[in-house]
Amino acid sequence: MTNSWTDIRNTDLVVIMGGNAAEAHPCGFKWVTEAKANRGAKLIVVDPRFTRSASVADFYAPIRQGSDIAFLLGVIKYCIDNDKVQWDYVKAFTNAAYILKEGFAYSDGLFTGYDAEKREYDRSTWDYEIGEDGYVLVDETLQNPRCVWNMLKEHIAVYTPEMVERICGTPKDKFLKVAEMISECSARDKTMTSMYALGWTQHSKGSQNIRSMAMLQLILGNIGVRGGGMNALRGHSNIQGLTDIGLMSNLIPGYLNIPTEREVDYATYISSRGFKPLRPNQMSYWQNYSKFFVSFQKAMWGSAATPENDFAYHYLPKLDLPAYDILRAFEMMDQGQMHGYFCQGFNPLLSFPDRGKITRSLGKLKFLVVIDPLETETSRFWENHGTFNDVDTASIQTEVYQLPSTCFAEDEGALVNSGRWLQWHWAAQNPPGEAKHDTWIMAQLYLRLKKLYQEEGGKFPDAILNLHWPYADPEDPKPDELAREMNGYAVTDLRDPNDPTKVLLEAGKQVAGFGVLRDDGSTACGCWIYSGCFNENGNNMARRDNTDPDATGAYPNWTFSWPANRRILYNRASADLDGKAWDPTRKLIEWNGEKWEGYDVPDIAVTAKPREVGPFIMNPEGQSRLFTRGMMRDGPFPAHYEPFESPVVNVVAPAVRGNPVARVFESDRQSFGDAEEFPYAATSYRLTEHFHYWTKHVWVNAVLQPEFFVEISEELASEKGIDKGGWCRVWNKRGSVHAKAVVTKRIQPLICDGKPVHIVGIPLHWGFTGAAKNGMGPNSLTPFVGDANIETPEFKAFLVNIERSDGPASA
Ligand SMILES: Nc1nc2c(c(=O)[nH]1)N[C@H]1C(S)=C(S)[C@@H](COP(=O)(O)OP(=O)(O)OC[C@H]3O[C@@H](n4cnc5c(=O)[nH]c(N)nc54)[C@H](O)[C@@H]3O)O[C@H]1N2
Ligand SMILES: Nc1nc2c(c(=O)[nH]1)N[C@H]1C(S)=C(S)[C@@H](COP(=O)(O)OP(=O)(O)OC[C@H]3O[C@@H](n4cnc5c(=O)[nH]c(N)nc54)[C@H](O)[C@@H]3O)O[C@H]1N2
Ligand SMILES: [Mo]
Repeated sequence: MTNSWTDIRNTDLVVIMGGNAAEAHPCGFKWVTEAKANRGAKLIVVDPRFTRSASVADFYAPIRQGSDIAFLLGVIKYCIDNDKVQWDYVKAFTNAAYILKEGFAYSDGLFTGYDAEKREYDRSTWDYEIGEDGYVLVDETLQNPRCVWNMLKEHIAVYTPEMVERICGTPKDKFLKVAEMISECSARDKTMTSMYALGWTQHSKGSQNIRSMAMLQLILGNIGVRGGGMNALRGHSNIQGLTDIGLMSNLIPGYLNIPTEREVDYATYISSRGFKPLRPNQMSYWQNYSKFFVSFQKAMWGSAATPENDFAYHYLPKLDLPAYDILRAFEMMDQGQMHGYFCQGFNPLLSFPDRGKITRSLGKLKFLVVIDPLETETSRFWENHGTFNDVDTASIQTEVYQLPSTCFAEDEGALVNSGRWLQWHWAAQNPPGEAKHDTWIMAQLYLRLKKLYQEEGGKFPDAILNLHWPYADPEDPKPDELAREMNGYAVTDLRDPNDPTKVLLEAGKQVAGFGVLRDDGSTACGCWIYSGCFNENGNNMARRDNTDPDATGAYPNWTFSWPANRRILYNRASADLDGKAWDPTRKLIEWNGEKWEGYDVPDIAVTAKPREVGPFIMNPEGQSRLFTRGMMRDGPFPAHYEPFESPVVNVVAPAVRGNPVARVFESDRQSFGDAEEFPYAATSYRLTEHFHYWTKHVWVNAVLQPEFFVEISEELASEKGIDKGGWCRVWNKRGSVHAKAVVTKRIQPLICDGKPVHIVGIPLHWGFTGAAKNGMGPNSLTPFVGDANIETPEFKAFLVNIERSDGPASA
């Protein structure tokens, strides 16, 4: 989230599109209720299904899954055509005026530079025109036909209300009503918040769905302000923390990057991370990259990371591919290139796409380690459960180890919520039976590996032998020790650069925040964005002071919000060019003539003059981007593409149907289907009563939602002779599932490109372990296709067929 959960109460309009917060985030949803009750805020829901969120909305509009870009670009076009633009914001705070390089163009669904063989773009033309002074050329009058604003207008011209209806199936009058309500938020004193989750991410162009809304929010002047923002509603209680601390194959904690194979040494690596400002006077905060990186290396390898050995840069793995995401991991297993798999807090047999492929791949492993408090389907993938897991056990040779771990209520530590708050919690229970903390398990693995390397040697033992392991009990590192390491500390005395006789912080003391980190090896910090969470004031994540001066929703002394306890990112943009709040009733920070002050920690230097330094400090532009240069693999502007499996053609670019850069493996192509054979548009989703595949182990939850079902419209049910509560079979080339039919008015057929499109909704909570009835879930059917930028699987849009059935043989 750019903002926080509690800030949602400051909004005038909530748009839930690409998520179902009332169902999947029922506790956080209370802030929507607050905004409605206390401010008269309105709620719009745009979803293929009439959801629990829709049931309390002021306005609901249906949409075909996978078509949101067309819808959102249509809204942007509506706002521009009707002059509903926050002009001062757009001119001052976005790159609308930047001139684009000659050579960049878009036609027939493709941007310049496409290589069909590699399914990749050469992105060299996707850039700005740079002047002789080294800065981007701009045309403040927005007259130049090659400035971002005019190129954007040209790019979105096709997305008329009629075109939106044709692609999305959203009736024109409903689309126009949504567009009109949204456009009102271009006023200085009106804000809108975007609340989204998987309905946008789980698509082959998921990142561009989110880009589209971010662009709309910029045009309305809604980023950085109270009640505004792009608010990603995160999933597992600590999934925000997972991304923050770099548990992705291509990341280092704090969104630094794992080097690539081409970055053979530190000098090469850091040379492409200079982040030279693209406009005069800009902060371009990533210029501090080396301080965060070197401090990370010091936290990892302590005294073994020295200036002489480039702070042990050579200990880091080097990527030969952009990332080793889950799709690639299973593809590699299937190809016999990966022999062992550690599965810690994951149930891939049920949660990853194309279960047939997952089962086959797990069966090719030499060993599988499952670290989990529960008996998961993954740890039992080799067991035959009739229809529900029809495997030939005798032919599977994978050796499976189960290491029972603790669950959150038995753990101490911080969980990072969607609003970036690190909230410390304490154990409520001692672990049962043989269960051990994950940290203990990891420490044991490490110490035993180290011993093996010490005794037997190995190819490259240094990174393991020299790991900095300063914990009081090396066998069992404690949460507060790990948290202190993430905050960072002085390795040697930190002296004042202007007066070296003065010690600013003694060796061994916790740093106050990332502002004092250095790149000479004198500081260590495990995760720079968390710095400040556990400093010499103590554990700031454990703070529980809920005072909220002037009821702004900031709660500055409640836990710790990264970065630097900032509650709203880009908060300088809450004020106009002279530093006065756009909306005086929603003041956040203001310029008092000398410095920035207010309710939040300014994300700009406190003395940075308002007309000189732009609010978007992480960008070398100092401004936000309506055009993203080469930073997205599939285009600097979003464009409509169909899902990989789609019931209709791509009417804006018939030759290019799905995202031309989406992640697909050749070996999966034979399992894709088309609309002739599989005419129905399926999607998958959650229910409040269950949390994925854990709560089916609990009797109460199992009783509340006992059995797997699929949800279809009355029209489709009658066409297929399927009874309410009767059995049906849903299938495609990848698999087949039997389910009870929930026949409902909540799903209505949509008319897309002149044809009716039926939607099949499939919830995901059942398997073959636990207290609930056995069930199949959607992933026997979902395709092995990933988003072009971050490889998230396309769980939300795929094709199936459906018929009445007698139920599974073993039901
Ligand atoms: N009770 C409960 N809460 C949970 C979870 C749980 O299992 N149980 N899981 C947690 C996790 S890990 C996550 S990631 C979050 C997920 O939170 P959400 O994303 O809100 O959950 P979903 O139900 O998967 O999908 C949300 C909605 O997206 C809609 N949708 C699908 N495709 C599209 C599309 O193309 N466009 C639009 N506009 N809408 C579309 C679906 O119809 C559905 O209503 O929930 C978290 N909260
Ligand atoms: N078709 C379809 N597929 C989907 C989705 C969808 O919308 N549609 N959503 C996707 C999303 S967003 C998600 S997040 C995934 C969820 O997929 P998974 O993460 O695979 O599903 P969970 O059941 O949440 O599995 C988490 C496991 O962690 C264990 N666990 C809990 N606490 C701890 C702990 O402290 N330590 C350890 N070691 N284990 C612990 C739980 O017992 C559980 O078995 O599913 C994805 N798959
Ligand atoms: Mo998730």
